Amino acid sequence: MARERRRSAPLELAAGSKGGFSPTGFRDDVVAGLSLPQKSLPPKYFYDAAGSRLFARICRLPEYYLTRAELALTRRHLAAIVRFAGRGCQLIEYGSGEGVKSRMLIRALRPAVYVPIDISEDALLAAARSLAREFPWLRIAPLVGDFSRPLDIRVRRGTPSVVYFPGSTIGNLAPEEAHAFLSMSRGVAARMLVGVDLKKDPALLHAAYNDAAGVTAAFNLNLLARINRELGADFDLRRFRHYAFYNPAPGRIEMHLVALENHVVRLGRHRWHFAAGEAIHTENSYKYSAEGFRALAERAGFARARTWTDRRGMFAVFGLSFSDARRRRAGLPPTSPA
Ligand code: AVJ
Repeated sequence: MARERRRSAPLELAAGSKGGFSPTGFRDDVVAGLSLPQKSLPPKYFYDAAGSRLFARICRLPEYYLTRAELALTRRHLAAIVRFAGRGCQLIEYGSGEGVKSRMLIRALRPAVYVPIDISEDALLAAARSLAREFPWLRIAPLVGDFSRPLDIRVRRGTPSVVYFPGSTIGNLAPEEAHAFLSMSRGVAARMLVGVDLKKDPALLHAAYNDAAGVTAAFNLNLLARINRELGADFDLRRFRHYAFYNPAPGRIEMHLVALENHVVRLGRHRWHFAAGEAIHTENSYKYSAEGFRALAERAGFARARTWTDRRGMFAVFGLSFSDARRRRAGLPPTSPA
């Protein structure tokens, strides 16, 4: 009986809930990226079904400390994080919320509504279904989209919204883009919880993106396999090598796929020549100091940044708030209940 009721949770995507996300964009983005003088591909396309499975394996790798550090700090500071966000809020999460961390937060926060936003519809609906089973009381309103453009979220009046952006996904944005994303988010929520990977010994950063088991390499190369599968290109994966390194001046991990020999790749009527040693830039993963990130958030209009970190100082979650006084000055409606 309980099972019946749980199954009835409304989990279909609501009309217009695709967040302006267009599937045809993939081909255009690939063609545009490979036609640039510095060939590059957007990292959001890593996450097809195979890529999402590989990423889940990355999160369990001994070298990939990020996931464990964020989980540990969320557990450690849960009471303070919940006090900051406020029980009964509308929780808007970028990411499908399938992780232990999101469950921990949902259990403690008891949000009135939970809006998971993810680029992968399959991952989103699967995660939403399992959350509905675990939390039968939870209203879930999944949304397909990414964080590259403002989302059309129908914010419930009178219920404060909190944007939760865990996993250091914000690290995929350059600091100026992260600034724009944070400024844009002020229109959706007066509070944000943002997970950010911190600057540290480059050897640890390097290892996290060059795991001994080769899972990160497989994740990176899967992007080419996906282009072959979905767009009919003829990438020969044996002719490319995963190459990731920490670049300390901009403070980022860069991931590339480097051609091992001179050759040509075809996609429809397009042909791209690869010289031996030429790279496709596939991802940037920016790392911040706690002060550096707080300064960025303040420039984006947020005040009173709170910082929570794990014991080893590897990772941080920032609690950013935007006061109603500031919202009024910016011409935005108040989000907190009177
Ligand atoms: C999901 C963007 C946070 O940058 O660490 C993991 C993606 N890339 N290993 C990261 C990723 C290679 C990850 N983010």
